[in-house]
Amino acid sequence: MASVKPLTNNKKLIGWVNKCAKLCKPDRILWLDGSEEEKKKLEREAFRTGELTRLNQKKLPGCVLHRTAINDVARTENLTFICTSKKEDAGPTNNWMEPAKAYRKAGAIFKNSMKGRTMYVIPFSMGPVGSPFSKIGVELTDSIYVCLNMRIMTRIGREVLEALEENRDFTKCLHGKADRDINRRLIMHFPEDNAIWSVGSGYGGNVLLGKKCLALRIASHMGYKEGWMAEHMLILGVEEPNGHVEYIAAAFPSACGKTNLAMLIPPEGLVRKGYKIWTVGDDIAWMRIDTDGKLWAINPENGFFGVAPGTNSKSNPNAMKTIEKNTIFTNVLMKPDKTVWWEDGDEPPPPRGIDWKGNPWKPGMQDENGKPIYGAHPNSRFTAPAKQCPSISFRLDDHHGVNISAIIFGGRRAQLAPLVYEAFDWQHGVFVGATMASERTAAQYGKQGEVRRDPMAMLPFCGYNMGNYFRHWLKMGAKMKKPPKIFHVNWFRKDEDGNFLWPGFGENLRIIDWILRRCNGSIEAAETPIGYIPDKKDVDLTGLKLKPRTLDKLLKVDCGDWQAEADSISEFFGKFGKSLPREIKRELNSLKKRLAKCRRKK
Ligand code: GTP
Ligand code: SPV
Ligand code: MN
Repeated sequence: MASVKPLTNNKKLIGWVNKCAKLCKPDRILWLDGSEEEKKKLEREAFRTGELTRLNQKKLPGCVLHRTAINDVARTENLTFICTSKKEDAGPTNNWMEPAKAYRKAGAIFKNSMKGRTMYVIPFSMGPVGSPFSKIGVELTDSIYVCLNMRIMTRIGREVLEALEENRDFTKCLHGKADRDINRRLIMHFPEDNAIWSVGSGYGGNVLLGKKCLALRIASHMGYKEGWMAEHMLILGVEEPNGHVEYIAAAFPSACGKTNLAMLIPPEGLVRKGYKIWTVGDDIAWMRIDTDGKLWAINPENGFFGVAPGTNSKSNPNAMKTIEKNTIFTNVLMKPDKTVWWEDGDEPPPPRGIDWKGNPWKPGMQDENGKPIYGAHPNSRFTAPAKQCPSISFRLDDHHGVNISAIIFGGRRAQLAPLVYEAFDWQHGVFVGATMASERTAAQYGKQGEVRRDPMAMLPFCGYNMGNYFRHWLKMGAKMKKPPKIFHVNWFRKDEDGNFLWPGFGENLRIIDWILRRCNGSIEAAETPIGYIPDKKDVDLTGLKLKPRTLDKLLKVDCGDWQAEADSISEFFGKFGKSLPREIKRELNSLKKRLAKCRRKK
């Protein structure tokens, strides 16, 4: 192995890097300093090997394309494990493996897997470098794609090493592509060791270890121990004409609209209200209670890893501007002029191109089963610096974060869940979050469209027993002087013909507007067995052509359907046994009583 010059004197760090190198046997170790020259060098190397393709530099300056292996296009939840000494600490919703066995199994795949390759050392900070709420990690990887993504998604390099004093703990993240065989792929989390081992994948959430692995699975466990929360939430600021900004955090499952909501542009009809939206984060929020008894949040990330298909100048103009330069595109279609295209983007399909698999593509192509062949994979993504977003909040770099006034939960449900409802109080809100459900999307392997329970959008990301996670939420609420109000939204309700009832995207501001007015106490709402819903007159529909009957359908709460839902919730809770907090069980019983009463009335 070539002699290495570590950029640090931190003995613990150097010792760990050497240990991992002994296992993986790279030809070379390279410590990343985060500089521009280093980025250029890495890109050149990746162009040479074909790991990256340089795109049209006139039209897309600084942009590159990457295609993953065909069997490696989304997170693999079935290969993701929480490795704690006791099985019950991982809980009923996680895959569990005993740590020693996990190290052994993954170790066997890592062994010698970097021969002929370079091992890159990426020191990174989740959260602004130096903020007391930030956490430091170091990722070792043999993938330049990972290095370049981490460079955008986190703060990396020299300044992070400087912040990592001798005694400070850091998350030890080891990633290796190995041969990207799905049968030799494992994503292992060791919360007790503050370590992550990911091997055999090259896809986003599996390998950008600062993101889901550290900032959610490991961090949620830290938050549980230390009294704070790591959540799968966007953070947005709504500025009122008087300059006052209210901040909202919202948890939707993967590919259910976080990036879109975080970058919202007010629709024509609401312009007179003078709202301006500021994007603080689009995927992850770390929240804690400050000495003022309020909830404060930071976005630990520094970039966006967003879904490409469906992103266009109408649905998300801010995202389109964000990705004009310095962006890594993954699994999209490449046009002959080396620009990019995806389904439901701005342009009609090009007459020809190279699809996400690297094959020649034409519109209308079908596979052997008659299904359309997509140009871009449904889970194709862009990685872009947060600073390039026109609506980015200057609070992104604020060491203290922002004060959260409301929390929104939401799912993708064709039926049942109304456009919006408000929980009666914090405890009921925790129940609403704990019973969230959503249709599965392309962001994870599994049957698409199937409705599954996804509490707080954290089912795949909670790094400990979810029963304790609910308990932690209850405790946090009890500790706050005035906890944020909790809401539930569903932008995805459909009519009998399968069309969305609600226009969504920018129009969602109409619901945010209602939520804010509920928070400042300026309007009343109608009580239903599941929570408060808007009086129709309070949903500002100025400039929107929506039939009054449609709003009725959107807000409808059918007590019979909800009784069936309550039964399905009972079944889900059955999994938790004793770990389910009493308060949550009580909330379910109260809901059932309210629903029975509602049925009797009819
Ligand atoms: P992850 O990055 O996987 O966590 O996803 P996300 O929650 O950030 O989802 P994103 O905003 O990228 O949206 C995913 C898909 O939902 C895209 O195809 C969007 O076009 C679509 N979408 C977002 N908001 C709306 C909405 O209000 N209505 C409808 N109908 N579709 C939406
Ligand atoms: C998600 O699936 O929730 C994502 C994309 O944000 S990934 O980083 O792959 O997890
Ligand atoms: Mn996400």
